[in-house]
Amino acid sequence: MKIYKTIQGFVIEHKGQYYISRHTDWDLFINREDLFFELQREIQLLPAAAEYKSLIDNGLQAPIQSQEVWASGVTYLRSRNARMEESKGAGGDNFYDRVYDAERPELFFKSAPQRVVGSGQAVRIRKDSKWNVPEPELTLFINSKGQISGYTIGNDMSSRDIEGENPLYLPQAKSYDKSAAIGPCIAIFDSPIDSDSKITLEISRYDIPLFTDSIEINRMKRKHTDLVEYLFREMSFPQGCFLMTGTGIVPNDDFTLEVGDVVTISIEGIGTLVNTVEMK
Ligand code: DO4
Ligand code: MG
Repeated sequence: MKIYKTIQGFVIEHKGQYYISRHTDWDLFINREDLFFELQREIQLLPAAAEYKSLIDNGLQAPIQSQEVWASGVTYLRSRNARMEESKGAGGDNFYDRVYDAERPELFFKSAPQRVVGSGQAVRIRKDSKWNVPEPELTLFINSKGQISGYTIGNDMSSRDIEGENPLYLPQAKSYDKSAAIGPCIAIFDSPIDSDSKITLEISRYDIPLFTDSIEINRMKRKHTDLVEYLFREMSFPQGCFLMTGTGIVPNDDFTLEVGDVVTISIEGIGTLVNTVEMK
């Protein structure tokens, strides 16, 4: 089951049928226990119509209202290696090695909801950075009780030169207007996502594919439930929250994003998140 936030209402997709929910408050709509079961019950009382799909095609928004977006890092070997390389001049390399092996995961605040964009909207790169990449990440929706109740696709846009200069600059490398994209929907399953699900990143410039890579989520070192346990240890999230689970795909060091590039991230079972890099 997939739920989409659109300008004209909340669309539920199930088994090829489209429904419009009677709910009008996204926070209340998504932050319910047993969301899969609740949605199944709800659609039994709703008419299905093929034209509801056009609401997704024409007025899609990011599937967020007042939730914070958090992120975890260095959860894949590829991410650890890339960060060790970029920060070795600053002596930061051994921090990444240590966090990869430590029991406590790296968790950081990524974005307030007003800085988040959805699929079809533009992401940004910073004016004061020369080395930028997208980070394609499976993103969890966790309800206020700390239960993982849905999955979406995240792009954790990152400035590698700022992050590499000094690990203490991480918040500036990661958090700025339109540095977080999530969408297109929240996929709600009746069991955890299939661990063989593949994440694919494609970056194209002038309609020509420039970079493509993919990785299965089972290559991640940590369990989703462990990340959530740490995140919820000393913080409450009254409307639930989103958690990006880290990247396993990093383009080669000679690659940087440019204005106009199109970033396409797909995850099996969820869909595709597409964002163009806009003027600085
Ligand atoms: O430690 C820096 C950030 C790591 C990150 O965002 C990732 O691994 O995805
Ligand atoms: Mg990341």
